[in-house]
Amino acid sequence: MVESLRKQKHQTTGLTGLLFIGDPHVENRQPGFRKDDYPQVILDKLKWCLDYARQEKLLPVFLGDLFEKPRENSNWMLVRLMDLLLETGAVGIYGNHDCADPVLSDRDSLALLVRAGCLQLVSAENPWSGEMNGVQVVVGGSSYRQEVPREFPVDRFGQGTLFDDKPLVAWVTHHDVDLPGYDAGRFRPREIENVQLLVNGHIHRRLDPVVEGQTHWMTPGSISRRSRSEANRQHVPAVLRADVVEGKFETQYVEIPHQPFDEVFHAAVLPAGDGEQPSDFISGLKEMLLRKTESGAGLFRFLEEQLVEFPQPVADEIMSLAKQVEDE
Ligand SMILES: [Mn+2]
Repeated sequence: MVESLRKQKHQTTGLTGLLFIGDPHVENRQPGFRKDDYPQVILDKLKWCLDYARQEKLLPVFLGDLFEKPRENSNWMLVRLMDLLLETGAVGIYGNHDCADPVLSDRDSLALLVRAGCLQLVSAENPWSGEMNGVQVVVGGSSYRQEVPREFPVDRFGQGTLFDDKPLVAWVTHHDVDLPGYDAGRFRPREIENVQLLVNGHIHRRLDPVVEGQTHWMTPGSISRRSRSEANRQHVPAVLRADVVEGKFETQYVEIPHQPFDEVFHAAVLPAGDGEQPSDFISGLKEMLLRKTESGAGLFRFLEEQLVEFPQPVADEIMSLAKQVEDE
C-alpha cells in the first residue's frame, strides 16, 4: 500500500468543513477538441479550488482521477502539483485513471504525491479524522475497485476521545453508481450505517442528490470539461462544500471561474450550406484534417462514425491500430 513518508506540513486544525473536488484529470496535453492551454488551465483551476479551501477553512477532498494518465506525467506538472498541495494539504482516493494496474502502485504518478505527503489517501482502514466546529469528523473512502461498505464502525472513533457523540462521517467513492441520469450504474445507492454524506466521483456531470436513510449521495461531476459533448455544454464546473453546522453537514455548490464552452472547444465543422451536402465521410475527414488535436480526438471520432459500416472484427482491428499510433 502506498503511504506517506512524513506528516503533511499544512494546518489540519481550525477547519470548519470539507471541499470535494471531482475528477480534475490533470495532463500535459490537450484533451479532445479543446483549443485552450489545457495543462495550465486545469492547474489554475486546481489552484483556485485549493486557495478557496484555504480561505474558507475547508479540507480539500479529491474524488479520484487527479490524473488523466497514471504515468508519463511531465516533471514540471508534478512539481507544480506538489507546490499547490503541500501548501493546503488534501485527502482523497484514487480513480481508474490514477492507476495502470488494478491498485495504485509506486509506478503511478499519484503515488509520488502521496509519498511526499501532498495527499493523504483515505480508505475504510485509514480514514482521516479531525475536529471541525467542535464536532469530530471522519472522512473515509473507497478508491476505484474497492468495495463500498455497508456501515462504518464509529466505535473505533468517539471512544477515549474528548468527543461524546458519534462522529460525523463523510465517504468518498469513485464508482459506477446507478443514479438517475447515468446509464452505466452497477449498484444502487443505499444507506451506509453511520455515514451521513457520500460523494461520488467518476461520473463527470453533476447529478441530482439521492437520499437513502441517513446517507445523502451526491455527484458533483468533474471540475474540467474534457469532451465536446452536449452534456458538457450544460455542465457548470463546480466544487461541493460541506460545512459542519450544528453537528450536521450543510452542502452547497460553488462555481469555479471558467471560460464559456465555445471558447474552450473548437466548433464542430459543419457541412457546407450551399449546394450539395458533402457526405459524412467527407465532412468527418475535413474536421480531422482541420483539427489536428494532440489526443487524436478528430481521428477517433471519424473512425467511430465510419467503422459502423465494417464487420466488428475489422472495425476492432482498425481501432486498435489507431490506438497504438495514438500512444506513441
Ligand atoms: Mn474520471
